[in-house]
Amino acid sequence: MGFVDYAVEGAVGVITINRPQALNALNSQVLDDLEKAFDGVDLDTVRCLVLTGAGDKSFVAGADIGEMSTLTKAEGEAFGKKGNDLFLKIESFPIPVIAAINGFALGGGNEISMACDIRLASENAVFGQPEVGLGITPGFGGTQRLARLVGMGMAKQIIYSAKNIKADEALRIGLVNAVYPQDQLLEEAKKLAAKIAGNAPIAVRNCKKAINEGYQVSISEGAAIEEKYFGDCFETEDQKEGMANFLRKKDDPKKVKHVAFLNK
Ligand code: CO8
Repeated sequence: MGFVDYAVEGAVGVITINRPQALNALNSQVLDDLEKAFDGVDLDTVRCLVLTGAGDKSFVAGADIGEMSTLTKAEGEAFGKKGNDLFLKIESFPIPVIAAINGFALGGGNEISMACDIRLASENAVFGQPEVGLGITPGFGGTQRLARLVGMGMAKQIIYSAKNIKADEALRIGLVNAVYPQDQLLEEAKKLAAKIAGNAPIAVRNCKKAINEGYQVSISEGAAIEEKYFGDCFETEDQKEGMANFLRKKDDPKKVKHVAFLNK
């Protein structure tokens, strides 16, 4: 579909931003195609997503500078909203999304990765928020999510200086969870996605909601959110079968069987 490819392998979906001639920069069309790709995910069968970029040089080299160069104030705000709406959709997407960052993750590229649940990077990945060098602020969530991920001081340094950092530094400050050689990144991301997809889907979804919603509020409000999603897991087939299997194992290790979680 246009600038975005989508493939399903078992219970894992792989969304690839495919505009390598512009280092996968996000123009309006790419944002629209991404939205369609997420809307098209069959949530009955796919339980985890991987988001990556085409080619071996760039994940996403930012929002499209050519498209942005002539925007008015109102158009700039609208373009920011278009990106923010999509990235909020990714952040709150029912199933986990793993960013496999295979090269440049600059501006909107770093921002889309931060809307994902987990970030894995290749050794050649480069991260940064170059916006102030272009006369704008980060506009697809960078001023909000970077500080939440790496702390206020480090986020301000990265954003104010517009200085890029390499994968090892991104790992050190907690911007990414792991770094792999370029040729292993996608396989590692799919492996992690398959591991997540093999767990009880209602529980995984509820964990995502509890963590995301709880992160915005006080610890006591967060505890109440957790109780709601914890309770919601009970009486599901997945909870009954998951726990019954554990008890069977204790009773007689030979009775251990693969738990086929049902998503209900
Ligand atoms: N937008 C448009 N085209 C791009 C972009 C981009 N962000 N990045 C790269 N390209 C294009 C280049 O123009 C070039 O095209 P062409 O071959 O037609 O000349 C092609 O991709 C290859 O790029 P380079 O030749 O520059 O490749 P290099 O290896 O020499 O350099 C870099 C790679 C360092 C990544 C370099 O391309 C670069 O600096 N790109 C821009 C990075 C950047 O500044 N990104 C941030 C953009 S701002 C942003 O993301 C704000 C998000 C919020 C927006 C809110 C709106 C209101």
